[in-house]
Amino acid sequence: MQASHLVFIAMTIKPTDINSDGIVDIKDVALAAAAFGSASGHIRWNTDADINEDGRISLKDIALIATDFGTTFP
Ligand SMILES: [Ca+2]
Ligand SMILES: [Ca+2]
Repeated sequence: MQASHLVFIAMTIKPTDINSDGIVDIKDVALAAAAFGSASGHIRWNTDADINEDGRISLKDIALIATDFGTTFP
């Protein structure tokens, strides 16, 4: 009997505070906007801005940042 492998794909959501200055604000949105539309390997690619880690900077990443907008991190 083969062991069954449960593959658990966790949604690893990165911090939306892209520039790590302790607050999610317009600067983080700007960083994501600068990389908007890029995919991994692209010249404008910013791995920190790929919040949902799907390999491209899309509206989903912007939306995640927008959701946390104004959030401060101690
Ligand atoms: Ca920030
Ligand atoms: Ca993404």
